[in-house]
Amino acid sequence: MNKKVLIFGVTGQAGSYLSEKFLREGYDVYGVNRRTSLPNDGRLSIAKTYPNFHIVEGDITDSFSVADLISKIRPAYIANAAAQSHVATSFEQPAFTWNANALGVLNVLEAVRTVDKNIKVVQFSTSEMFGSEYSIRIDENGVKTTYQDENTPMFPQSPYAIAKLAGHHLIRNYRNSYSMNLASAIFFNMESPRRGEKFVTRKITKYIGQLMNFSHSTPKLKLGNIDARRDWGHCEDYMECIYKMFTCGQNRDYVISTGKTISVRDFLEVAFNYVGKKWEDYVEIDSSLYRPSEVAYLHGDSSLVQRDLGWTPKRTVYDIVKEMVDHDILSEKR
Ligand code: G4F
Repeated sequence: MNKKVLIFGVTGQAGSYLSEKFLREGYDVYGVNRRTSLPNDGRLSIAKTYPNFHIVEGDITDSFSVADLISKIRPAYIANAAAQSHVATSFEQPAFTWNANALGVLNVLEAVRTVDKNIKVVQFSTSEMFGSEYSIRIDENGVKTTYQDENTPMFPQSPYAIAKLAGHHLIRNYRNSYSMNLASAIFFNMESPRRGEKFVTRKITKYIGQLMNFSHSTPKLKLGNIDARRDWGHCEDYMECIYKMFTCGQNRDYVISTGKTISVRDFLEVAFNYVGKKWEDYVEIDSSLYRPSEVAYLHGDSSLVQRDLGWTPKRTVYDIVKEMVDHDILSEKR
């Protein structure tokens, strides 16, 4: 059996956790890394201890490089975690975002279609595609829930999400048109100590790490819209789900989420409480950090994947806060 996996976006938090999962399961993992002048493989220290982990150079926006990698490696599975993933940045660099997030998907699909249509591809889609849309459910006691699942309409609010939606539709279109083995995972926000420092959760926990080590010299933490609500799950839990998506023998799109939503303000409350401090004493709202258009509410319903693949998230947002704060207090000490 072919046990080769090719991962685009291997240096990100999702790519690194997914590599480790496949390596533990005995796969040969090929991680695609863009050439950079400075090293960017900090999250791969565990993966690199496995002899069956290989870094290959390439760029998802370069169709020749993508086709070359796929035809040389001939993987059984391809995970596309490569993206310009910062929503605010997409308003400043929309064309770069489009090339990575939409054209990149097309490059993978065209290469797979011509090299070997049996290769299974899982695309990393996003809850940002829902934008301002949600579904409504009212239970027998009259309690109303608003949520997003696989049937919720999509009305994206940023160049990031619009490009991701193009990629999402390409997956569906190529699956239907050419009977290819393609699926999309619609991820709600995923966090961990490996989260990039520009995302709000890590920005907060990193700040707390600095505060607890150098309280006298830490300026205020500047944030934008703290009333936005997100469904925050642990990236490693979500990669367990992706492994199941690859190995289940079906090609279906799934929402991957915890089903619990809290605001950035609540996140601040939990994180600062954990270290015995009041967030109001340290946070300053900076209107320049507001986005031109914002997704106010994300609350995923992942019942379908839980039922079909028997996956459930292990960690809550409260577990995640503790893990990230503990990690950042320790790493700032060094
Ligand atoms: O941490 P964020 O930047 O994540 P966002 O925009 O929700 O996107 C993340 O999750 C998506 C899945 O739902 C992914 F597709 C995407 O790639 C990324 O991983 O912002 C979360 C919320 C936003 O509402 C933002 O406006 O926090 C708000 N926020 C408030 N102050 C801030 C800040 N976000 C950032 N990054 N920095 C701030 O200072």
